[in-house]
Amino acid sequence: MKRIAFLFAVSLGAVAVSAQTDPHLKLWYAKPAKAWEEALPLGNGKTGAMVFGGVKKERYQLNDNTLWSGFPDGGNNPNGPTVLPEVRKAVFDGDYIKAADLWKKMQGPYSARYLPLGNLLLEFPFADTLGTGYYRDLDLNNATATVRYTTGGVQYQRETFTSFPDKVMMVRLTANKGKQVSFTAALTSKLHYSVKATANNQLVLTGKAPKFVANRESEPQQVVYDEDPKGEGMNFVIYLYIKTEGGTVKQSGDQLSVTGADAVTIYLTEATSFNGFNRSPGKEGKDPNTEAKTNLDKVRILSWAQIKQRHVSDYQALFNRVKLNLGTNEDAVKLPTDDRLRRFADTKNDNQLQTLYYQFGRYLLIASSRPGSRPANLQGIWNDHVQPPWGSNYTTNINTEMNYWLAENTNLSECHQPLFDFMKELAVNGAVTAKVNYNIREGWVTHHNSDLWAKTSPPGGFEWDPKGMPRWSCWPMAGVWFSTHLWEHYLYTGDKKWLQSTGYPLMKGAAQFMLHWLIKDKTTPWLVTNPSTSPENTIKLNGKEYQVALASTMDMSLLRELFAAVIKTSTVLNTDAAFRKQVQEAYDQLYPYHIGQYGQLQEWYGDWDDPKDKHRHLSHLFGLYPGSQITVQQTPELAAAAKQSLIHRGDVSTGWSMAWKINWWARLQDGDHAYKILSDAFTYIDPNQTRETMGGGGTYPNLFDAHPPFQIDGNFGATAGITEMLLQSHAGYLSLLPALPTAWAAGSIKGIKARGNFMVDIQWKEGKLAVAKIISGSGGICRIKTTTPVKIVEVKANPVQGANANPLNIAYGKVVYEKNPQAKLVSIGKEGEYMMEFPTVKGKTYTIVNQ
Ligand code: FUC
Repeated sequence: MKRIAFLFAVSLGAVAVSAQTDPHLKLWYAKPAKAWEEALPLGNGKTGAMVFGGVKKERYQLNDNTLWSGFPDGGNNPNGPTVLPEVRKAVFDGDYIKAADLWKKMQGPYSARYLPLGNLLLEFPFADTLGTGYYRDLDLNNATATVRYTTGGVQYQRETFTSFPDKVMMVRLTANKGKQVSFTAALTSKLHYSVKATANNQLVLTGKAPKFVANRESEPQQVVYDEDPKGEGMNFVIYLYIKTEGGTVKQSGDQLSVTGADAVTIYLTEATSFNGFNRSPGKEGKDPNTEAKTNLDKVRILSWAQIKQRHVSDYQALFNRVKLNLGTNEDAVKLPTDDRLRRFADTKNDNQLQTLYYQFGRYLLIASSRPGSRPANLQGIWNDHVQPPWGSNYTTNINTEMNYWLAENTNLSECHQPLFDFMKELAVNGAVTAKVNYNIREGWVTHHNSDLWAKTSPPGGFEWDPKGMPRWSCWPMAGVWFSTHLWEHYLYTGDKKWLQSTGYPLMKGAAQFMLHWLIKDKTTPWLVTNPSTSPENTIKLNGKEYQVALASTMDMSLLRELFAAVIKTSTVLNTDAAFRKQVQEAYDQLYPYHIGQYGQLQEWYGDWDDPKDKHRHLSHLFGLYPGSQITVQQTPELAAAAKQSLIHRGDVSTGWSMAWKINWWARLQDGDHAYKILSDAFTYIDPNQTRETMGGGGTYPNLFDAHPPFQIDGNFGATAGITEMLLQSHAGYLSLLPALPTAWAAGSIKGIKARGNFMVDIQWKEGKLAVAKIISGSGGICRIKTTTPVKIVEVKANPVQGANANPLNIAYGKVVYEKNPQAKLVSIGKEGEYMMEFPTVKGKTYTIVNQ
């Protein structure tokens, strides 16, 4: 008996680090995962693991986010400068078919593919039954996956996590009786590999990645290895070390087998030969053994409890910043997560499932994007396919950006960092693409998708490839979109130093390229992009379909957003006045928005929209979200037109498309419509039915977003959207509860961020604000908009800060209402809308209550 108490004390002791936990922040299941989309994801930004939770056989599917096919290959196309004038002429002549045909001569190869690393397989000497009391979960409170079951009268437990501070995956196996932990451990991979068991309780897998992996969609399915072991294609390794308490460990062939232990701890590290995005002379791949072995040697002397303590405190420092409470349905929380998801379709009554989904989105970003890691790709860092859908690459015409929509407003600014690091690489390669493909010698450009090697050239394959479509390939706008993230990061953090050293040079480069790319229209006085697409959609006119034309609304909106950011940044930094003037002049000449014959926001240069079009991309609404040019208050006609476009397209679509729609309806201040789409996004998708479609998205049993197939962007986009329903700050003020749906009558959110570097807590009751707290991170004026009259209490200090102390003021310098240093209420006229402004002091909290 004593023995039992001891064993459990060891594993519980490790859990004690997380004092305040929410018992409902768990994804849990009553059976092991069969399909991959039932397994539970762990990650530390680099190492990814999917935990299946089998009784007889446990599988951990492993990833390393630097393991890709291929090698650095810019894929630039020197045909470009000759062909571009011909494409432009065809567009100006109205021959859009010829323009698209010509564009194909400007394409280059596809991106590399993100690859699965391998598997850790544990096999136990049990019958393959569930046992009793089977339970597995992913606890979002401490980023740990646990499996528990009783078989043969013994209760077994396995806990697993991936540590960011210690760069290791850890598994701990315990039982409630002594000497009961026995299993064999093996490492495998879907790529070329071999495994060696060594005397010191170690397994080492050595593998080689293919130099080429074809499109999943293409025939024949091709995976090509370089037969020369030193040739192209990455090398990778996995190191595993087993530490037992009691019992024995033996080598058996290329496996390790443990017999009769009281408890076992497994340490796993991995590495690839990736040595940076570019290959310069003397910079070949590195030896992955050095990294994996060093990481293992550092931690093998530490105990499970020590490593877990560091893991949990590192994770909680990020995760615990935000708390959401939308109420709890007691019947629903008693059900396993997959059953809850199925039930939601009928009842729609499970607000806590929405809270869980929200916090899962934040969890996934912490797990897939940490300082120093690569940015989250189409599947974050989790992929089990050698030919993953769309290469699991960086698709930059929505997906990569959507991955980061939640980074700032859900208070995970640090997790945005990998995107900025990636942009620095894109700017290097993109300057070469600008020169080779377009003969543009200033700035940088990047196209529709990218990869580990920061590929910037237009993809789509060569002229003769029927799959390469100009409707997605002909899109040199990704650098522009990414650059808007730099300005947003500054608005949320107020970090001027960073803006100067990192943000501004990148956004300036993106703008420089575009000043050369823009061209005077032939029939209007405006500056246009030519050629131009509206990502992946086509123009249908008089029975014909066109891919390429000029000045799509998305292009022009992206440029407006970037140019505005460059103008503001150079003003904030008091630099580059001449360049600012040049950008301002171009800004003033950009082809404007048009409202079309159906009252819709025109997607194209002409009034060519089809009101029956249900295409998943609605890129022409960029200005409404994530951009900030279209707002209900400041540009009501454009907002109404955007709403008309949304109504035409309908609600149901792919996962990411629905996530975008949640954000748009939130910006239109229609909380019930946003909520309706959020509910649609909870449609249960059965992972056993292989469906890859361009519509009908939803959620898999493990709460991964289903395009389908799995794509992580929908998780991130929906989490951003929920935040946007509760707080907005894009129009020069903080709007509290701008799109609160009827279904969330009472609740609270704590620790989200607003532009101006304000941290915000809001509590509401009966659909109305009860109390809000605003913590000022940078000082300066704070403006808030509410739907009920409010007052500030507990304002402890009142020195009026210099107006320029707060980025919000600089961003939207126009103060349209009376300035009031005593924090008086200023109505802005429209019934039910109240605007107030007050000076804040850095670090102070301001409490706002109903009047
Ligand atoms: C774009 C989208 C698809 C998918 C792919 C990864 O091509 O149109 O829906 O998300 O990216």
